[in-house]
Amino acid sequence: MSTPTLPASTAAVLSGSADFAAELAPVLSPARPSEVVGWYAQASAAVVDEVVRTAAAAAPLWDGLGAPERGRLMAAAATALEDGIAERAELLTREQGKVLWESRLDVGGAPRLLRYYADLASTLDAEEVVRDERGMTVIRRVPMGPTVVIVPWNYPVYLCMMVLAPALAAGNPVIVKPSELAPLALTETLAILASHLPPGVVNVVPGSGPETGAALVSHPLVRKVLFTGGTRTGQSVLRGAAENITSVSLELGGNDPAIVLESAVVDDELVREIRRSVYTCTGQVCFNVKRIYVHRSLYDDFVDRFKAAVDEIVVGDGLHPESTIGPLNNRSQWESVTDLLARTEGQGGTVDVLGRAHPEARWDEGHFMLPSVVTGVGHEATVVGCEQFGPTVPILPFDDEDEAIRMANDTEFGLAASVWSDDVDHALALGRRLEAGSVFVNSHRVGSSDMTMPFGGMKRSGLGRNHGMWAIEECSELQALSHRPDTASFPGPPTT
Ligand code: TXE
Repeated sequence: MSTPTLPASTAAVLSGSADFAAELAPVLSPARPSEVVGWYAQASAAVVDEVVRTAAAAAPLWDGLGAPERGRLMAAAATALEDGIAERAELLTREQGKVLWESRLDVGGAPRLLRYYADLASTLDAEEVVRDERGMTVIRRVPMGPTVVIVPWNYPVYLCMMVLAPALAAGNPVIVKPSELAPLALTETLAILASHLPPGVVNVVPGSGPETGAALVSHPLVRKVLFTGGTRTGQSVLRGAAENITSVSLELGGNDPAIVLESAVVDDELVREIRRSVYTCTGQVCFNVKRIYVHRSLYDDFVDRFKAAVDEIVVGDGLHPESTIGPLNNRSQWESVTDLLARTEGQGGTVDVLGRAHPEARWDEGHFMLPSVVTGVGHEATVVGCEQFGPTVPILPFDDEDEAIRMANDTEFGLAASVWSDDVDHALALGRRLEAGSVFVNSHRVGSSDMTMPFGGMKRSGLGRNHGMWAIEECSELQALSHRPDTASFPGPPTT
């Protein structure tokens, strides 16, 4: 192993910290885990404190610039981030594992999201003035202050920018904690962004979740936490934030159902669309389809066609252009999905392992797994009830729509769901009965929910909503500025 050196991008966004280079940990390739893709620093509690104070010191300046000027700076950063997307996407594939087109989508989200919120910023300083016979009240939006963004490893750049861009537009300085499993492309992105904004507005604190992440969440100067990750970690973030009554928004896991109604036409287009909804990012997306319910009259035909479509998948290094999907991101995820499939067979289910391995994939070493389809299980099977987060999906028949809705809603999660039918009005009507933050008709994948639609989970899938103005509302507060001179008209006995 070569001697670790501090990534230049980390130094750029963590300037001024003395001891954060003390400990470096390797980032390993999921396709060839003996290969070190880069290094990330393990920030100590002292560094966490220093960086939060830096962000707090930058808050008045960033707020004071006004939203239109913040938007202008963010737009300039977006232009700079349009360069080098291919290089950062390749770095992301090497550290995260997914295929290149997905990494381009992920990395390319940074300029798109920054530009979207830069445009929206022009309207954010507008104040509402309410006048009546009692006086006047100004209703205005104010930033919350230092905002921590905790990022997962599946779509690190996009999922970070989805919450960071509105936080910046709203006037908050941000402190980002990348996932230790895919920190590199994100840190490079943030270094470019930070270089276009005043010092201290965009900061990165690399490090592990339970130490560095937890220290950030419970820091008394942090006013907002925007967390994306697993449900259990989300619970611990809520507990950590409780001490200082810090506001938290959570984007957690999902166990998204797809319901194929009797009125659907099961053709290649529908089957391929659902295939993509399941296996994108090797099944590791919070709102991938995680279980499929098909009307019994279509069930056998659907299963046959679906298995044939899944059999076309090529699993290999994400850098190989012929790979349809890459390896799982890490060994623990690989072990969890492997155990789940063994348990599914133990519970009487049939696991059809399909697709093929890319001939150059290092199968002996990487976290590779062929895609599979599960049949012969009931609604109570573990694989139906959990978020598998891997390249497998159970398919279950249903006899009537009430039964399908009941099974779809019988979960602790409520992120997204989809209804598939040729009768769109009927599908939309059924969608109203689903307990999910987003319900899609005849689609269910990245792109189904764009910036104009609120996105977030019901039940244990999260707290709060992203996209559009909803995301600005998550990280700003309303202030009422009021003058009502006639206090004698206020309720209660006259003062003495
Ligand atoms: O997530 P974690 P992991 C789900 C998925 C997956 C599971 C675990 O089911 O199997 O979560 O994945 C930081 N205080 N999703 O291990 O642990 C951590 O360093 C503060 C769904 O990646 O939740 C990382 O930066 N922070 C999801 C981030 O939290 C802590 C995407 C997410 O890590 C912390 C990924 C702590 N105590 C996984 N512990 C989605 N919604 O898309 C960890 N972290």
